Amino acid sequence: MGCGGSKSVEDQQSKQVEKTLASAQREDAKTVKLLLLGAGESGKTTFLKQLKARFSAPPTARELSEVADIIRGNILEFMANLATAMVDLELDGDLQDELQPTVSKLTSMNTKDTAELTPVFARNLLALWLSAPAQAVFARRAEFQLVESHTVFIERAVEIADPRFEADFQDMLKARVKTSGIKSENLVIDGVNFEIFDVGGQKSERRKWIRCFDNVTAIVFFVGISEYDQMMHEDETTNRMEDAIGLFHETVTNEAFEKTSVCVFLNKVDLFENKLKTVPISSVPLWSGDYQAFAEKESQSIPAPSELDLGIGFFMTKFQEAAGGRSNVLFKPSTATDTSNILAVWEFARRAILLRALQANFGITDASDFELAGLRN
Ligand SMILES: Nc1nc2c(ncn2[C@@H]2O[C@H](COP(=O)(O)OP(=O)(O)OP(=O)(O)O)[C@@H](O)[C@H]2O)c(=O)[nH]1
Ligand SMILES: [Mg+2]
Repeated sequence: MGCGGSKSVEDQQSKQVEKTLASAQREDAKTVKLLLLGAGESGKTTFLKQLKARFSAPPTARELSEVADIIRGNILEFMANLATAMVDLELDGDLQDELQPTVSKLTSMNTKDTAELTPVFARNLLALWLSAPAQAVFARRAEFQLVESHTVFIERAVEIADPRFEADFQDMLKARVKTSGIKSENLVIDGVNFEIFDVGGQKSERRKWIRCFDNVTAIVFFVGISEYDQMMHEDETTNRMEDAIGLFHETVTNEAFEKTSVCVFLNKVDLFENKLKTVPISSVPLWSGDYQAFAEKESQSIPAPSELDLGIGFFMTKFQEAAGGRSNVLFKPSTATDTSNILAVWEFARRAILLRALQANFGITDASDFELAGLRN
């Protein structure tokens, strides 16, 4: 009796455990695990900031208050790199005498000390930036390191140096802090739980990625498409695009991602479009031969594609070739700093990701069957 009684308690307990496990598994199935991967500076964190602001909450006053100092650091770093390159490229000889002290200060300063960006120094920086030698150095920016999207901050240096400056969300999107380690964010998007992982993309960070490789529903792989003429920050002998193509190949052919759907965001299209005007892809020795052959073939189609479409098509082909035989990679051009653009791109990717998850897990092909599959709460 006692024995039977205890068995029934055990039964009840084990049923409870099973129930809990089943419910945990269901909960797990309802969560889409999404990895944001890609090389450093490609736009992963910027995209996550956009998703958080849209689907969770806008940045808090406290978060925004930290942005002002980040931007001041970004300005000092940009101008210090430019000044150092000016000296290295021996273009400082053409500089007006009154701008020389600014170059000297920039080449010896600690750019992390943002108190150095006083309104007076900001005025000097702006004068230096607008000078012909500085613009000549900027035109040769592929030869050194510069976060080229930060020109927008240099133009506003005086306003930003003012202690009363308050950053807004647009400023926050453009500010840059390199990610170290793995950050995750849970967002409910149209009734579906997304667990999103944002990793650091620089070489030293990549060995940490493996920690989040289990049970991944989808990857969004970010490519800085405007970086086709730039060298890596952490390895100045390797072209950034070449590195991204190799990294993409390594990632999508990893057996952990056999069933994972893959989207590629060809990001920084705004900078890409601008750069094409002064740095044709055919002028970069690494791409020149392949690009000319590609452009010749494509320009026979009617109507003839624009330079922008040709450029996007060319690099998309390079990533397709690196996809290790995967035919269903979704490619989308994007501008992560442009809220309406990136949210539209995301909406497209989100639908594709959910549809493929349904197809893979439940054999469902009709989007209206989402509820049946329990993917919506
Ligand atoms: N103009 C422009 N700037 C962009 C775009 N996407 C990102 N940026 C800027 O590029 C810089 C780098 O972006 P992040 O989002 O920090 O890049 P990341 O991929 O997270 O880099 P890591 O953390 O080093 O891996 C930031 O200053 C962004 O504001 C874009 O589409 N257009
Ligand atoms: Mg980041």
